[in-house]
Amino acid sequence: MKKLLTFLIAVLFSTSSIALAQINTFELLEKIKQNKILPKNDRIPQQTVAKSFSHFSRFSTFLATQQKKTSTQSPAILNFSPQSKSDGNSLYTFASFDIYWDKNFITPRFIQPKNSPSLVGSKYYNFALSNVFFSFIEAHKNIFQIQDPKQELKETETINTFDRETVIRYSQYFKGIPIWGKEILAHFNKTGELTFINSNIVPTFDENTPNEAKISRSNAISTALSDLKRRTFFQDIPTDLLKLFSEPLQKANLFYFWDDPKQKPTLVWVVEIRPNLYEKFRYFIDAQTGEIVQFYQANPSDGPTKGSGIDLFNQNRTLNIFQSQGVYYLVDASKPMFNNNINQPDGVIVTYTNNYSDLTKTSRPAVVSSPSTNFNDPVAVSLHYHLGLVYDYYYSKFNRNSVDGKKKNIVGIIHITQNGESMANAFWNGEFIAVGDGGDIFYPLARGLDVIAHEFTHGVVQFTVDLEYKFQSGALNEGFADWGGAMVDREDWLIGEDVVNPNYFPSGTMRDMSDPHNKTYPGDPNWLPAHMNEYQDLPLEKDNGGVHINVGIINKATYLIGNAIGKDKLEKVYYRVLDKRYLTKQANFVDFRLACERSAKELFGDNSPELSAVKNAFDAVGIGNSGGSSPDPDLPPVVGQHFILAVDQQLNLLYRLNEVLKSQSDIVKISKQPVYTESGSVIAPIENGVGVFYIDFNNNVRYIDLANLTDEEVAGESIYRSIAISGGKSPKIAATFIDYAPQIYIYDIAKDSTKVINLYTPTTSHSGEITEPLFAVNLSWTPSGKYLAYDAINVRYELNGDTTYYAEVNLLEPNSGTIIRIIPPMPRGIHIASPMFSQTNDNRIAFAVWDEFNQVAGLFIGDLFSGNVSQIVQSSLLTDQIATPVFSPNDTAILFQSFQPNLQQYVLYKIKLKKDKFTPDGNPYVYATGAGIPRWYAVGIRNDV
Ligand SMILES: [Ca+2]
Ligand SMILES: [Ca+2]
Ligand SMILES: [Zn+2]
Repeated sequence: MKKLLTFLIAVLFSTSSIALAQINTFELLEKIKQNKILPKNDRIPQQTVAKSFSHFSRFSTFLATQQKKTSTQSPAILNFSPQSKSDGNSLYTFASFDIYWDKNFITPRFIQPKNSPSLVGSKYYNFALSNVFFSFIEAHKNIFQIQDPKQELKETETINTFDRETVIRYSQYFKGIPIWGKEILAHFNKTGELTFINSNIVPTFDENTPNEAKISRSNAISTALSDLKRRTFFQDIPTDLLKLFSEPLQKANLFYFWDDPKQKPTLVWVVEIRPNLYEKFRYFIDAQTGEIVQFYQANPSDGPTKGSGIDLFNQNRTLNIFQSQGVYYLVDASKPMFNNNINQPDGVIVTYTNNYSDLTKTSRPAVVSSPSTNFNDPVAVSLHYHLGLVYDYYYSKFNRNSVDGKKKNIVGIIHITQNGESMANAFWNGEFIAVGDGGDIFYPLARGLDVIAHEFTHGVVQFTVDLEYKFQSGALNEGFADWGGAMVDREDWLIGEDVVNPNYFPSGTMRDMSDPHNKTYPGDPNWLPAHMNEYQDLPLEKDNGGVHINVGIINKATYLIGNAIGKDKLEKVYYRVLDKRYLTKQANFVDFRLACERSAKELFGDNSPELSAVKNAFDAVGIGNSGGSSPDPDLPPVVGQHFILAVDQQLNLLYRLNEVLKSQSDIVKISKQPVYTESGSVIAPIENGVGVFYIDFNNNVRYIDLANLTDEEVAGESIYRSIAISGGKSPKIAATFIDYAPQIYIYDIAKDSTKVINLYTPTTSHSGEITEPLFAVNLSWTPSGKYLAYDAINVRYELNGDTTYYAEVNLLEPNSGTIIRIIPPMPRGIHIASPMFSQTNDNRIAFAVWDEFNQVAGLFIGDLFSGNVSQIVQSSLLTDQIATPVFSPNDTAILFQSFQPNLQQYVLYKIKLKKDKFTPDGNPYVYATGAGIPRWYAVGIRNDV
């Protein structure tokens, strides 16, 4: 075989001393640096492009192949993270940890090591934990997009978990002002290693972001107050209860607020007001303009309705009570949290009554008392009994001592009216649990052990992961509360079955975690979504963004896990997430999945059925990296004889080669003209293999009929640099031109319509650093034609005045012109180019990497569904740059081009892929030498309608 190849090289692809003509993106980058290519000032006019494109319309009939299913999934960001090694040797390793990215800000939400127990190794043993943390952040500033970590991240909480590990919460700041909700949680094991990070941060702001308030604190508070007076009722809070509050009833502090990368960060006053005992409102007031940016009710509140009261269970309960001067009180001093001081009892459970009145300044909530040990108020008995059970649950299962884990008194209040009418709900207001007497719709809520456990668990959430009570983090807060309800009231998965009047709840329960639809249909108030495809995308004004609605999806996942592994194991997984702070305050559903996976993995092992149960449950409700339950299946490949197209390096002519090279007849010269070679996207075979377009050395497009081998000019203008043609019923052409503009043109052949898309950097730039794309080089359509991948050379104007250049790969959605980042920002000197989609799936994409400083090359396949990346070629095997990977028509192998400097030769290597079409099967081997710019196609059709 080797002998034959040598023969072929001698005959056809003979090496010579003439200048090499093929230039890949990395080489273009070098030319740019040496000022050898200057983008022209004159753009090619759009009319010229449109006129030139219109020549393609004559191909419209036979270009159209069968319609393919279009992917519905949005691409994930790949877990691709080159890491600078400090040992000075082969300086980069790739993908040493898994990162789940925030799609808006391209910052990490979850980082864990891939094949080792910790992110930072044991050599940091003797360092303070914060040094370990900052050494990691400093080394990966590009990943975090944080310029000055020590200034921008401040330690705000140190948490010791039940297993004696440490979590440090770092809040994000800009110029000394905290950024609302943005934080990093750093997790350390007992030996002080950083085991993983979960975070919710934004890139460092632009230097010019205002940092002084024009609006005063008192003005901000009055703005909030006057708005709030129109929305809810204000009441004076009884002095007895006021003592319970650890914070003032009104406060305002400066924060930055930044939730949307398309907007700028805003300096705001965050004003918190408790207008009454039930609610705590949070206002974000623009500190420059005084405008209300956002507001919401921030307490967990479980939906008040109106009515009047009825009976409880008719059961006799043993109660823990307290005697003082001949009177008995519903004060439970029997728990391990009790301070053992009968004169000043602390660490107790207390049941108050408000004596069927509104909670006003004149009302006197009193501890429920009795002249004897017998208590004859069934509501009080139920609440007191249930509060004790809930305390016991958390203490016996998790050694959690009260709601805050620090012996906080547990206070419940019954017999509360609102405007004189019985209150028909229960709530946790941040300090105590208030439990209404119900009405027509509800029985007294103290009747429901799960209701009391639900409210108590809101408190546990507040003192652990403190999930913000809006949108997905709010629905997670509700999800934990329902989990608490189903763990303490352990015999069923129903929530509120003991407190609802069945006339109003035909299913007999408020919520059913096993069936969030609750035997109703969409539109019914008792219907909740059970899967992400039923997710209700609601504004903040509607139930705080659907916290009591989308909880259905979380509840279903909770139920599925519990059903698979049992409640004993489920509670361990969930409580660990809370106690070990595996969620940030603004965590979303995917964060929750990752947190539960980590928790289950630590408890039960990497390959445990428990971990699989967690994954399966989240899959089943559609919570995954891409929001879909499973990746799109592969398209059937084009079936027919396979051929390879390649360009020889001496004359730059186009050849058609058989897959296996045995003799001279396996190689056929097919082009009349030399091929233009300053791009890897100059050869565009039609999906069904009937013909191929190529750009010739004059930058014209020509067409070769691959059956008859005729070669004719297509487009009348000598302007083309790159071209790619999609498959599908309505094929589109993407092209770039010799003006080196930061633009890609899309031409719809059937409609004869042309569209120009202006390229941009798909992230916010920060700290005054400016990057912009100069021009795109290689183009590759997904097999469905939904997205176009491209590599572009970009300029970066550094803060020190330098200008540097880099290559990166992005996706383009041609209908909207949106640029989508699929690879996170890379460190200086790491370049990514030559994107090429697989031929059977929109999710798999190959790309080449060049480490400029260390002269290391690599070839990878990324999976845009899972975010996983697979290294296809070990950089040590090749001595130089890798370019133009192409998949075989059935994705069983990849062909790519490299360059051997000592031989001054281009080489085409082949490497097989395993059945997953993702991991390499063996090492690359030489397919041909003296050739480059391969394409691989089959003559046939795709049976995929
Ligand atoms: Ca029950
Ligand atoms: Ca229940
Ligand atoms: Zn709730």
